[in-house]
Amino acid sequence: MSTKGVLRYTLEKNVLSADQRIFYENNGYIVFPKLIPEDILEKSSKRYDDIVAGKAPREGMIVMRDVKDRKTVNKIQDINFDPIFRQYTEYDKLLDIVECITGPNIMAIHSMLIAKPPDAGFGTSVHPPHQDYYYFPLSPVDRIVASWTAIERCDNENGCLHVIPGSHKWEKLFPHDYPPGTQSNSFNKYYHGIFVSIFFSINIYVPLKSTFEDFVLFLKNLPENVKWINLEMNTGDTVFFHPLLVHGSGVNRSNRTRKAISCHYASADCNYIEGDEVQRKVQEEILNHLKRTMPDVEINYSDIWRYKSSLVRGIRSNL
Ligand SMILES: O=C(O)CCC(=O)C(=O)O
Repeated sequence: MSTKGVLRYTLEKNVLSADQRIFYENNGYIVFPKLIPEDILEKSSKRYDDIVAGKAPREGMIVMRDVKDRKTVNKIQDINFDPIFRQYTEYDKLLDIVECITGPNIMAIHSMLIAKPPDAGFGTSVHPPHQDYYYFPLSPVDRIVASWTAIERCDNENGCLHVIPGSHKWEKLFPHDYPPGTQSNSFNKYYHGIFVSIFFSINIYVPLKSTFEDFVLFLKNLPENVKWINLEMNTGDTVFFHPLLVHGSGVNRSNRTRKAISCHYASADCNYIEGDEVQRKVQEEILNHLKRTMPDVEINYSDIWRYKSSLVRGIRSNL
């Protein structure tokens, strides 16, 4: 079957089959079982533990802690310059698939190892429903993709990813925020979500802080049979997803930490953009934080992305 001219979210590359391309186009995500070898994941997991224990250099990486349980590290971010984590972010078979979405010049723009701890009873292990494009000052959106790989089995009990298939096709970036009425110290930093307090009931959703007209329009246009699905994955399984796909992850109700490694990639041909009103909310929060911690540094939002991005394939044509 020829797919020329029909598909817009994927590129002709002879890596994805026509069926795989159509699946991604329709659903905004696709899972590849056992894509990443276990030894890369084991080394990454150990590297994480070593950095947390102070046994390996932290370099420019950001170590994030649970907002309630401050002794618990739940994420190390900007791992794409580290020699061990790079075995994941630059893994050839993974980049072959990324290239079908970004094209040949590929930047790793945002990378992290997420260790969702058993919930300490505050629900802070939840990652509320969100769209990753909220954070990215880049265009065009369709040339950006996330990879997310389970380091160990991720299921409903330990807070696997859940997604609304096809939500990327709504082509709308919804307003995000911390849930209204919550204290600033009851949600993990920058874990903004689209949902209000009912987000635990994942079949109902309400965009947050839209204008009333926006909200009515949204409800009127709500596609029928919107549904959430859990992406239960085994070690090495990797999901690729579009930055407008609505997704999140649940509470970790198990007694073990759930680890995953993830990287966002963008075409190096993308452009930095100022971002719309929705995106400016998180931009301000991040810039204000930097102003407080590094008062002498003059920096704008796109500088942050320039600084934390690295070329992983092709040429650094623009970004
Ligand atoms: O791994 C998770 O729990 C969710 C990660 C996620 O959705 C994100 O960081 O954007």
